[in-house]
Amino acid sequence: MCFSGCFYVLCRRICTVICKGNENYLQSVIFVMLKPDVDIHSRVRCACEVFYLYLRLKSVRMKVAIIMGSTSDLEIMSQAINVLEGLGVEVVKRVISAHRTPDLMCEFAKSAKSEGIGVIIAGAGGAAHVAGVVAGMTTVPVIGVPIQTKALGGMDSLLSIVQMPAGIPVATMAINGAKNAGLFAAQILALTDAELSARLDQFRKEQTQKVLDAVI
Ligand code: RP5
Repeated sequence: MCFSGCFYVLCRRICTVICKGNENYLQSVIFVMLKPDVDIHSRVRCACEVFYLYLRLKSVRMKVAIIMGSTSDLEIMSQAINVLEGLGVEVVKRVISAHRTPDLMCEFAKSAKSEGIGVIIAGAGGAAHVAGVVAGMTTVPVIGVPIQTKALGGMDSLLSIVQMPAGIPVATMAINGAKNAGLFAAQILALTDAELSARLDQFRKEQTQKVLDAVI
């Protein structure tokens, strides 16, 4: 293989790493730009397009959707809303029930990815199937929050959400663990958002300081 051929192969490898295998179109434009036999005009055009796409990708911020089976879940689920909004994450809030509004649930789950939702938090109590069913209809990560119930103290909700059969995962939080659900969702988004990652670090620092400053 000639020098330019080797250079091209090396550049492809580097691009694959930079684009993390996700941005197929961006990758293909970069590959065309780096091909040894491409004329200078096409190369410049591709470079402009790469720059434009890079800026667009950088500016896309993923949202978190918080869904709950009933308005009676809002008191607990607002802990997730508050923590996420405090970290500057855009939140979409909806009341969606697997048994009372099944069509709405399907519509929501199937369009979540194209709506720019990066994580779904689903809170429900009793026979709490909304998290599992939504997870079955999208590959957007789903975090389940079992809501405490009067009849069984939330054990019913917990077991309904946590015991997902293999193949469709739901990350289950503690009973009423909505705050951790919000933090967990933020940590997922922070993997590709350096500013959010810094805000999470700051949140942790302040939390630690509160414990250190505690006087009893
Ligand atoms: C579930 O039933 C909801 O998630 C809620 O936790 C529980 C009770 O709902 P309501 O009867 O209070 O509307 O679907």
